[in-house]
Amino acid sequence: MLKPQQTISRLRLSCDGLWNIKIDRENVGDVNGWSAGFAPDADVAVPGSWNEQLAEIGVMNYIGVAWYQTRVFVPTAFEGKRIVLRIGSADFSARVWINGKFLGSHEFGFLPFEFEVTNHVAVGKSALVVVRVSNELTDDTVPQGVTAEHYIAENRVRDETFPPARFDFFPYGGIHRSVELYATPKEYIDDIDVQTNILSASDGLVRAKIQLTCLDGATVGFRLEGDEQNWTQEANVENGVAEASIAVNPCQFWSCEHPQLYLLTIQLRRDGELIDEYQLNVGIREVKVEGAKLLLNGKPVFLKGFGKHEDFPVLGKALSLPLLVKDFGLLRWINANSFRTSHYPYAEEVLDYADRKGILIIDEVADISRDFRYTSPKSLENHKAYLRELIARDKNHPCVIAWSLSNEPNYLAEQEYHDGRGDAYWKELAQHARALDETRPITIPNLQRATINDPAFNYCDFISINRYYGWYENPGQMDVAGKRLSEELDAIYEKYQKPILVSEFGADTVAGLHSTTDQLFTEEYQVKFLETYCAVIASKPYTIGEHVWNFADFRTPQHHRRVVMNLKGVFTRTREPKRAAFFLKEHWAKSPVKSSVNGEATMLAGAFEK
Ligand code: BDP
Repeated sequence: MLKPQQTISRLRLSCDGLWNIKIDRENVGDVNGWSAGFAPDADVAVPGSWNEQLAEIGVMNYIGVAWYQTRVFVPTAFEGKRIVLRIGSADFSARVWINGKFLGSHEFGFLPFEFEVTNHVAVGKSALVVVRVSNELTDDTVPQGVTAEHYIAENRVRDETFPPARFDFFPYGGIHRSVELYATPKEYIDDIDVQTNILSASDGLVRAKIQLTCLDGATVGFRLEGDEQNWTQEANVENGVAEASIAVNPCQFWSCEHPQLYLLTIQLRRDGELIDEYQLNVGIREVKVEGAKLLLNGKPVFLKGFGKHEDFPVLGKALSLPLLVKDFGLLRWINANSFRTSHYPYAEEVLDYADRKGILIIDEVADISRDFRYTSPKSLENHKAYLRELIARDKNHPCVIAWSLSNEPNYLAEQEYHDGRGDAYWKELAQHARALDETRPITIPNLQRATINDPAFNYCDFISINRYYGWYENPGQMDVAGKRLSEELDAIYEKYQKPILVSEFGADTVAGLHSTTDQLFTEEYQVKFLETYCAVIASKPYTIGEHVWNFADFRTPQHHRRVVMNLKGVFTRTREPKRAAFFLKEHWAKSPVKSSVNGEATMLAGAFEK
């Protein structure tokens, strides 16, 4: 799915701003005809989560339906064009109307969706946009939901959170990313699929496949612009497709140290006349897993970074560009080279920025703590559809180096996972992922309770493990924790012979709390925890990275083990560094030299672009 863009043939109109909201506690909006407009309860900023923004009207912990509306003036410049309404994300599902006309629904959170509205709006007039948003989740959704009834049926009152959630981050509701009305020509460039290869030390290849809505008789021009040189090609449209293979020499490959981007301009023409134009940044690079290594452009790379969250006071899960710039500045400051979009796809603006800054991304499906007692064929179908939408959105980003299909399945250690159902599930999902994108490795972060016999491991190109020895287990005893981590890493490698990323490890830390002895929640203990893990990881030739949990403190549902937030951040929620930030900055400044599996020392790539 192409992001809206302003070019010679395309126009964009932002619908962000202050909208109206009406909370629908009794779910009566449909019968009361709110889709045609309603008397609002309050104003609400889009993008934004309703929770903290409108806490004073009683929606801080609200799980349910809310109706949004705004009026958009459709400019006369849109005359004669195809007009589309696009919503960057509405969490976790939405139904949309324009001028009272139902456009459709979207079931997945954290992903964009759009509807053509050409025939439902009049140019030179305003249009009423109404969106019914729900942050309810069920057994079949991605991620799965949990209710108080589940807790009671499972006799696990102690695990109850409020609001109920199957995951450890706040279930914010709202329209979290930008809404736009955009216009394209009637015949237009529908999709672009770019793949890149390295042919030699100075030769790169860009293969572009363009989907068009027009059939034969049209041509497509390709122009690839480098800093000093351009390459052009022309192709005929056949059955709505045009393809080009552009050899780039001399080629600057995209890397963390030098994130070179080439600008690809696609022009659709008929009889010499320009119909549509679209531009895309292309990074020429290759990612591979070979033996016990993760290779970027043929060189081993060691992932230094974090699991993150989209989370900030008042904003909730809304996209904020100042926060994006701040976070990438902190990643650079701390010498990180990567992060995982735990536990859902982040805004497209984040990936665009990572392309520019040379940050490597593990792009995660919003499937969290999947419980196989409630997993049905419908769940698998939804999970596959989610992955399809994610890959369609993010496939052209050079920063995306892997797909994470889920986080911590079997969180409750239900036996249904290990009786063959888990294996069959991942087998089918992994096949689906590879059919959609054969160029990127896949992984599924495991938690210890799923054991080292986690069936997910069979289908991963590299293994990811989330571990908390020294925190949830063996608290205060980092010597025991380090030993357990070391033994488990060896056991996993011995069994699977695949490289391992420690994709989560961390300790809750109250900024400003100190102790001379090993004491949970102190800044010193967080440093000791991270130091111990990093030393163990560095001693293993088959490890390919360390992602600390978490980049910053983040809000969670209410639970007796959380003080409003999960405090495992290396930065506070408002981005002040804890002591551990200075440890990591120094540790990551030394690009670690690790002994490789077959004995020779390897200097690992991945220092941040200077
Ligand atoms: C892991 C989860 C993560 C949690 C973390 C924790 O993947 O979402 O926030 O543990 O408990 O199990 O801090």
